[in-house]
Amino acid sequence: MTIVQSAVYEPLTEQKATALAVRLGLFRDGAPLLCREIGDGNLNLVFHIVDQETKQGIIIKQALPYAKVVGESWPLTLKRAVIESNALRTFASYVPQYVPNVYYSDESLAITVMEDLSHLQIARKGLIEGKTYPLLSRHIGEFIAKTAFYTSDFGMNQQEKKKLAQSFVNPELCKITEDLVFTDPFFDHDTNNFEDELRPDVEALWEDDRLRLEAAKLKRKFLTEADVLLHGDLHTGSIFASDDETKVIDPEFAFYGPIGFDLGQFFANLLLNALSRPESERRPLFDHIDQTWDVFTSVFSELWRTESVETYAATPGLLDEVLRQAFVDAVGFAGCEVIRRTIGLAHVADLDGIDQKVERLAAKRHALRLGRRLIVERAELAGTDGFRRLFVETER
Ligand code: SR1
Ligand code: MG
Repeated sequence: MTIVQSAVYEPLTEQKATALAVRLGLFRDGAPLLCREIGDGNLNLVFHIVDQETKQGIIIKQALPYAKVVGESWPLTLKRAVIESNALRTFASYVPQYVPNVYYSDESLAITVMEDLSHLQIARKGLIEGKTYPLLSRHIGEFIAKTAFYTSDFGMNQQEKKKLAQSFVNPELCKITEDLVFTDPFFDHDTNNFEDELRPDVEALWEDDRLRLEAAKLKRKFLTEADVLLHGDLHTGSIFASDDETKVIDPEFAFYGPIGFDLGQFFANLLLNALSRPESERRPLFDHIDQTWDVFTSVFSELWRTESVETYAATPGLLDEVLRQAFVDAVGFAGCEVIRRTIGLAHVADLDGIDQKVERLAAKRHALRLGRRLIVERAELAGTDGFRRLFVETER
């Protein structure tokens, strides 16, 4: 009798993940496999399965039908697993060196089976330990430039672009960002989470009409501008790194949005790490911001000049305007990300891990002042040096 297994969704266990890997033929027969669930993010299960003899491994990532960070009371679409595997494959067609290989994906099980990157470290963890990752910003600048250009109306057939954008419509995950990044931290909302001592600082933000107007403009951009395919959650926890390798993971928030968004999230998370360091150790973070922007602009500009499919691309001034607007938006998005990682639902270990309460609160107050200035003064920054200037000016 043949037993047909219908792939009905169920959360995997370590045993079931191992059985699945064997069924998919991803290991040689009889291999001694060890599986551990290692997911430490906000949303998913992550199984690491290793052949104990060859040390070869794979990762099986499975979406849960709710947000793990909150619990089953916050239901969340399983479709994000399809978005993630499709985004990884799309990015791989432009920058295979910066994303993990996808071996297999299954929509009904909401899984993506991919390359084991355990020889690398999550960049946030390494940065917290004081690592600097000399090539991180060169790689991320190139990753953003190429994925943005080739998925834009300047880098691909414009009819194909509309179809690609349709396949990345991602309303539920976008809503998380619309709420948690652009809305809740600017209002007295119950998802916010901050120390009682910060309440006067936070209430001052909530009463700041100028800030609220500028946050609203940035949210509108996020809601309405279908410019390029974005990773959508490009913080340092979505990046594996070593001194010479960088891999971008976790694009379940991918969608068509404003070109400055991924840049802004990456800048913000470098700033959040700088906020956790003594002054003498901050320089590599600011150098990374400079380098990301320099590499992004030079790679993007070269592609624009040599590979653009849009008649207007050669119009003097247009590229400069696209880059200028991308920078201004990135600064504003960075400000929103810095504020939400300080007082919103999902914090970062860079700030929460500061042992001494007095220092932690001081760093968080600094983050709020910095985030605010990035948002309201984003059009006046005039280059990445502006991040250093605002960082110093908001120190106390
Ligand atoms: C409910 S999800 C909270 C956060 O985790 C993800 O990594 C995104 O950054 C999201 O905003
Ligand atoms: Mg993630």
